[in-house]
Amino acid sequence: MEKTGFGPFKNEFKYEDPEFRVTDEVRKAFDECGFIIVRGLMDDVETGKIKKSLEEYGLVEKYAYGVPDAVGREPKVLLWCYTGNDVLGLVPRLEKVASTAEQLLGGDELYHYHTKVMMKDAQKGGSFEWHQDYGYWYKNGNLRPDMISLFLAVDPCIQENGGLQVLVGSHSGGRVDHNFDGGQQGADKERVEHLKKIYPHCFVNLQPGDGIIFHCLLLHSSGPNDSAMRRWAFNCSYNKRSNNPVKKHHHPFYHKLDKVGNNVLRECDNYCEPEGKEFVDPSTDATVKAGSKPAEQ
Ligand SMILES: O=C(O)CCC(=O)C(=O)O
Repeated sequence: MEKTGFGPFKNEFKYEDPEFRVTDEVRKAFDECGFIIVRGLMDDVETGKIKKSLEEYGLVEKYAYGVPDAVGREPKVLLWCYTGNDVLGLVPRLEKVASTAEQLLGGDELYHYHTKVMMKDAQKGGSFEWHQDYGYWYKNGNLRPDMISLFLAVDPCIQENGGLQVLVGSHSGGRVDHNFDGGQQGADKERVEHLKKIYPHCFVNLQPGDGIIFHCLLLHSSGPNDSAMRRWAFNCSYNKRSNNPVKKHHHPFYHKLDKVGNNVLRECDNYCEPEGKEFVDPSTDATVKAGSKPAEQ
């Protein structure tokens, strides 16, 4: 990894195996911005395997559900809780993902909270409203915002096809109240408008294999996909062992994360192992209302 970050906020780094480390510079960039971008975190072989697992084994058709935005357009989500030994299960177990997330959050042990695939069909996919992941993870009984996610581009995720947007540094503003708007929980709109005046708004443009690792208090959103390009992304989330939730809900309590070396995904030929993953059914997922009517405008 390069020593000093590049990009407008100096928080972008290049993944260069095997030197990838969370240096003081990387940690400082994360602490200041609430996220870092790692260019080329997955190589073409790894990204190709993830894509193949999602495209050819029927998981999306069987388990994905739509989550209407405020105007009724639907991005789709595929969500599961436990990892496994297949390509999809290995991603959050890789050292370069899990240990990086762990170090960015201060070094305490993390466990896998869930993995999602976030999908926006060409010309149809809807938006995700401004929100913090902790806005609803708070309601799940996680007492502290000791949670973090990797959003990994499977397709190009750019402004044109509804890529991610963030308010840089907004994790430092603390937790904002969240309420349903359409089928999604969004952050209090008036508060977001105030926060937009003090934190820079940034479109995060990612190419396949690029990842953004972000703090659970970072305000983020994404627009509709009006383009001819599909936009799929892989999103693994972690919680600290010391932040084990105080109530049972649709995501797991602490269980040990079995990390694997960085070559394991590249060498894996197990493309799909749905058993044991526990795909979340939208009817039990308290953070969304899949298929619901959009809110009155
Ligand atoms: O996929 C997206 O555009 C947004 C994803 C997101 O906000 C989330 O998973 O929390």
